[in-house]
Amino acid sequence: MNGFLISLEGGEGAGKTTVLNALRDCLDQHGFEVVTTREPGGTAAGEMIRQVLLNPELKLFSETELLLMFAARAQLVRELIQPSMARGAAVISDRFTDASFAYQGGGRGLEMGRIAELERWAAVIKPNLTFLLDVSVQQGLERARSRGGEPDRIEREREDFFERVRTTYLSRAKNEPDRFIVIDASQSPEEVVLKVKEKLDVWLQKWIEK
Ligand code: Z5A
Repeated sequence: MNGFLISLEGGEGAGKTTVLNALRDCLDQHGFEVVTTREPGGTAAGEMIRQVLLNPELKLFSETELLLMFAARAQLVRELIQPSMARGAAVISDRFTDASFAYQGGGRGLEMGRIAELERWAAVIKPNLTFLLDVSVQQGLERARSRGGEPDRIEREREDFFERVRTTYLSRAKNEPDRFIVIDASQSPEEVVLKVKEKLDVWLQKWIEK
């Protein structure tokens, strides 16, 4: 495969949307075909699964939640990500498998080994580069709430759930320093975007030289 996959991760209100747009423009200027997607979702089937996952009226067991995340991901990888990478595109995904480790593993307490098995079997691929936008739980939740609207099923969780999610993300980043770039997302959107672009340029240079 000649293309690559960049994922964006972070807790609530970390600012992934702003960063995704900036990355898309940057890669486009470098001459790449850019494909953007999101998880859960990104395909017709995946978007239907997303509606089930985020519906606040449903009581889902943690195992059901995990399997639905991977069902959407299995479809997304085969339908969109792998074919795009095969023709050399730069794929950017708003969340990928690290989110399952952070939310279902860290947040819900499901066994990490099971998630790793699903990663190998259903997701198959790992991102080549992951930006972790790190912001305190309180600041992230304030931002997310300031957007207004009804919180979805997962957004209704308590703060300690989101603390465990953040801790898991940071520990994964520490364990895989070659893949993760952690960005201090407490700064202004302009500062965050500048930092991300700087890091992307360095990474792209290495990728092209490989
Ligand atoms: N999930 C899971 O549990 N397991 C999995 O495997 C996967 C996902 C793949 C997806 O819902 C949910 O599924 C998510 C994780 C779970 N649940 N939660 N909670 P989603 O896609 O709707 O939710 P999200 O990914 O968390 O999106 P978000 O809350 O919208 O976060 P964001 O995209 O990072 O935030 P944003 O929309 O870019 O910014 C939020 C607000 O803050 C907005 O008003 C911005 O203008 C503002 N903002 C952004 N950056 C800044 C800075 N730097 N300063 C000040 N204000 C800012």
